[in-house]
Amino acid sequence: MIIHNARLRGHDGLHRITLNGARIAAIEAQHALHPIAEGDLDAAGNLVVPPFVEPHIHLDATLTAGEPNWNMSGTLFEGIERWAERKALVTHEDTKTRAKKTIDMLVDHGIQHVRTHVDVTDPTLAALKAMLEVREETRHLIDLQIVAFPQEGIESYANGRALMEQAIELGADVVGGIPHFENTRDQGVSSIKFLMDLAERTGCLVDVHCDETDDPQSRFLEVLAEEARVRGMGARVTASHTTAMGSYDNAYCSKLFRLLKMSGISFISCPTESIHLQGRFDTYPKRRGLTRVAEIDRAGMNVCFGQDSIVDPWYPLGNGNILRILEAGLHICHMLGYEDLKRSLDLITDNSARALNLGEGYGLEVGRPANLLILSAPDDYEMVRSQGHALVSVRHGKVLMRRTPASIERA
Ligand code: 17E
Ligand code: FE2
Repeated sequence: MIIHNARLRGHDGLHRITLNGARIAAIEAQHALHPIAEGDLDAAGNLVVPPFVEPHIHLDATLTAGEPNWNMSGTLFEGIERWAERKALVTHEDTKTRAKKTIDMLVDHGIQHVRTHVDVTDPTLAALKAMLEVREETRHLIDLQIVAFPQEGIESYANGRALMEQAIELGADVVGGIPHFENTRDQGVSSIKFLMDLAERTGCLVDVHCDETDDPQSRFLEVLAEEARVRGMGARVTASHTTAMGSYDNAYCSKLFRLLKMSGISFISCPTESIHLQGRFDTYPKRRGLTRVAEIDRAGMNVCFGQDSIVDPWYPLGNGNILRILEAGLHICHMLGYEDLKRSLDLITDNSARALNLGEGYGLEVGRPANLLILSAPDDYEMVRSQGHALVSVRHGKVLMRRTPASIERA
């Protein structure tokens, strides 16, 4: 298969991309628009990019909002309580059905790489066992990483440490954590030492829900970063949310950034989720409740955007479209300047791939997997401005999804 008339990010002019089976065989400059042969694809001068990445979602909790009760306060903490009620009703089949429905929504929006957190604070590990099957059964659609996520704590939950170890033994790819939710500060710190030991011992990646609160005293990020630095594991460690950083004072943050840079860890922000869940204990002025995305990016560190939730106890909306998250995030994070807009797709493609350690399994380069998207606009800025879409998703060298844009008729 050949994709003609493709515009590539960071390159002038049009290109022709040749796929050979499941690999990219050639990428060549083209001198004029090219007629399209049967079976080939026409990018029509629009962008061709590697697939969108969903770096942070909870596929075990998706599509459960209101079951049995709605989150009335809109706080993270009520979300955790409402989820505990729904978790008691979780079954193997229920988890698989909801996760697969959600994966279809992600695929329809051009996502082919997903990292999902799965709650392992359940003595039966029912959701984890279901998601391990989903990971195998959806390989034709996405590459899925599973995080062993201790929603109710590692130290604060009965047998929390053993459940984390079991989850990794059963086949989870990534070690998670939630230090700001542990009962005490000391437990938060010891949970991070425990999870970093577990990751180091097993070779797993790390992705911690870290300081997901407006509490400026929540300072577990420095602990995670220092553990990553000392162990030389930064490239394999991600801090998700870190919303407390939006409330840290600038003097502390300035010192913290030095450590963060030395550590080499990545960051994931979920802007729609955080603008909804945080700021809930404020009247006015009301905090945005996000981490310092623009500042992290400008300091040369790796940061990307995720959806977090689709219709669950924490967030009632969502449709799988990561471009919606990008648009909201650029607004909320004061990133609508030209320099940010013209490379904004980094936040849902290359930066996310780096956080997920996708390495040579990702990117438009000869020899890499034949996974790519044809978008509806010629550059990042126009893609965001026009609220564009992924029009074609190619996976393993074959068309996986085609979207027909809405058409408008006027008198
Ligand atoms: N659990 C959590 O601790 N934080 C979140 N944002 C979600 C689940 C969605
Ligand atoms: Fe999350």
